[in-house]
Amino acid sequence: MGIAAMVGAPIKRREDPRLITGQATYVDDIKLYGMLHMSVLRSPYGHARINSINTEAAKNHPGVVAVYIAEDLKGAVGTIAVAVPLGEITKGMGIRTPLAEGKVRYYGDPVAIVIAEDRYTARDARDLIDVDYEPLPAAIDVEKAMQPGAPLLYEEFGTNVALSMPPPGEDIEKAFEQTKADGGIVVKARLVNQRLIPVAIETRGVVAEYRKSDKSLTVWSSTQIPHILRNILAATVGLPQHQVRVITPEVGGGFGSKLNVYPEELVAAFASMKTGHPVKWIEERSENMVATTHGRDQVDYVEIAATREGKVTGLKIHAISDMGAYSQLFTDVVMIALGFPVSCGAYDIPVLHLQGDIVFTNKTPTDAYRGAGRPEATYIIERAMNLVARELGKDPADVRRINFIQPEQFPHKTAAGAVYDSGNYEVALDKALQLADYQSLRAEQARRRASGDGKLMGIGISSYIEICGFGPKGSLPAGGYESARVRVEQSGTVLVYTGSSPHGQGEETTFAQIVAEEFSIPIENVLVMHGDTDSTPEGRNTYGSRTTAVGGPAVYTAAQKLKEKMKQIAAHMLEASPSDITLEDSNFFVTGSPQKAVTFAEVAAAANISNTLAPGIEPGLETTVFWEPENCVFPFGTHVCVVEIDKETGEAEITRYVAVDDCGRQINPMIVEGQLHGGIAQGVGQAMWEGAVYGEDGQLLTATLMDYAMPLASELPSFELDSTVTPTPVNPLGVKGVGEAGTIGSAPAVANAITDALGVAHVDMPFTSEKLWNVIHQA
Ligand code: MCN
Repeated sequence: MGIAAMVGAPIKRREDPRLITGQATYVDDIKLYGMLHMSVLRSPYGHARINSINTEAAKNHPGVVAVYIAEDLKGAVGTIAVAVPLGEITKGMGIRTPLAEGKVRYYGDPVAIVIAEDRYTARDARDLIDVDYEPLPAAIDVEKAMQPGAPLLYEEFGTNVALSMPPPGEDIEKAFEQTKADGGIVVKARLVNQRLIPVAIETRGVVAEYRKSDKSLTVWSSTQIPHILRNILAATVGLPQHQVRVITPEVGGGFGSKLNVYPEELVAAFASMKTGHPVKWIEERSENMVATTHGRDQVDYVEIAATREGKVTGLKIHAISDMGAYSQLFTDVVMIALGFPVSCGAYDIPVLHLQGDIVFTNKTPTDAYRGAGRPEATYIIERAMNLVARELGKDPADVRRINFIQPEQFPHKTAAGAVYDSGNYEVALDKALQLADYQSLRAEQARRRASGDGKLMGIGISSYIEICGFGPKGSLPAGGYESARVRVEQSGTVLVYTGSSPHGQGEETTFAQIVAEEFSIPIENVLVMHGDTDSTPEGRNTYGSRTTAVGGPAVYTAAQKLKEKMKQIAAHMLEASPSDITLEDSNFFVTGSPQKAVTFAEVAAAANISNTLAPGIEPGLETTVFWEPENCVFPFGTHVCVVEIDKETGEAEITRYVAVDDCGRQINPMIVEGQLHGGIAQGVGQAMWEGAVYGEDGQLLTATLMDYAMPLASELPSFELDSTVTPTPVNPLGVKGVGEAGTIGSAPAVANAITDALGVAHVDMPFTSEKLWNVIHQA
């Protein structure tokens, strides 16, 4: 493969050998001299008053070094960070201390920590802490929690509702009335986007080491956000930023659940500062199910109006976000800031009304989970498009087609306020339908229905769009730029330090592809480093499918800058003008005369040794770039799902899954496919099996992997993937994100297939056999 074709090459991920041969270092592999271990006592109640805590017996247990409760942290550790406080949260509602004070508000709420010589002693001593709880009624159902008289998590506020957006005004009602007057339709539905538990393979973990000698705090954490953690940690434990260093070793999956600053990171740091020893905490699996943020949990009321031809004339959404017991970093903005902007989906919808409530309940806090807000928004619009098709007796593909925003309309400002960068939605739909052989599928369905087949066949389409690449000013509270430092060593080896923090996505490979292509050198000569706040420039890290679209251009721009400088140096060496120099196949030469060349390594050596540089040329080859885009990017695609439901058992099987996705220019198509595989599996998991279930008292009934049904590879079909390529004008690489696209597009495709098979307007996820059997047998 030629060096120049690096971008777009489906090369294998260079991070995989160490991952699949057990050579990688995770937080639990960190072992430091004198290290102590932490265990966290958590609330066994959904809601209870803490009358007293007696830690004497635990403190006296052999091997125990310290036991801390909320009182001990006062004045030493601040509250858990909320990135953008909204509504009552600005007044303190939902703001948590790292250890519960006065009250526990969910099953799993941390109450005390034990620091001991080993993990098992810490765990045993935890049982010796005596907490006098007074159980309280719990607010579990989000809609009931909004009603007067519901048990209150924060009594002083007199409500569980942190923010309520105003109900619909005249515009949308007029649009609906007019549509009806013109003979059109209005369809309504209540959709539940159930609560999910992220379940990364590696649970969370932290090692904190405070050195009294230089007052420095080093924290190894299984986090997606080393710089954000460093900055917040420093502010919360009262150290200057430069005295705190965060290192992310290998991270075994995050999916948004490690995009937070958690109580355990703060209390481990506090314990290390107090005891003078390094402190390690590794989350247990059952602990992970309650202590790490959950995702989704939204109840949505949708009303959509359309002409008899199927052209949508208005859309009204009332969405209620269940935040759980506290606001974590992004809990309060997931629905409003990430979901609402894509409420119109891929469609040109003239009038939109968005109403939202964000509500506290006695459950684990929710926050970002792969897609964060966008799967919920996509589910609403994609289910709504099917409801329109059903009401009008039209093919769901046709209804989508006549509503699509057209290619010439980009950049396109939607009624939700977002400005879509580029798109060609119909081409992706057509390609997916062709790949699925849609007409034949519909014909087969008609045949099987007529013959009274024992299985109900359903076909579902989802034409999603997403917003990602969070980077423009104002899109993140502390700036959404990304950074890159590129250094060319004397040998010609290139070191790339990125402010992003990939944790499974593969940027060690794709960023190296970008640099190898720019420098026209073998990829083996490029190393990509990330995840250590002391060696990488200030970054905003990895989430919201931003790393390639924001971090990629930072790397690219830095490489470009150095390339220009290297051309100047080469020109001097070749006694030519810099504008005449070409770089190809690791050689700089005068354009048109490749025989007279200096190699990339020779120029690197000249720059670093400096003795032969022309006057005025600064020695060395190193540069740092901070790159900030002007807009987010909007990937899109169409997914087609085919299901069969056994009439006798209600069991649903996905028999085919076709997806055509467009993430702009692809850096590495093999990685893009891998991301789509994982993403689709997670969306299908939500549709078919997953769901966190709470008892009325606030107990999590699905707190182990025996009760919480994760998708199994054996239950998934082979995914049939293809793509279209519509570059974005937002960044110089033309790339959009792909890390969440599969999750966003897939759940609605499955839901549309299931309802199509059953011939009903709507069934809530997950599509368990029992639920589907009841629908079939009550019909
Ligand atoms: N890519 C590409 N060409 C493009 C777009 C992306 O080759 N046009 C490549 C990238 O260079 C990168 C991968 O695809 O190797 C994903 O890139 P991107 O879409 O930029 O997403 P991020 O790297 O920002 O990853 C975040 C995203 C999110 S938000 C979640 S959640 C998620 C996901 O990635 N969590 C993951 N994928 C995951 N994959 C793994 N293994 N583990 C997780 O926790």
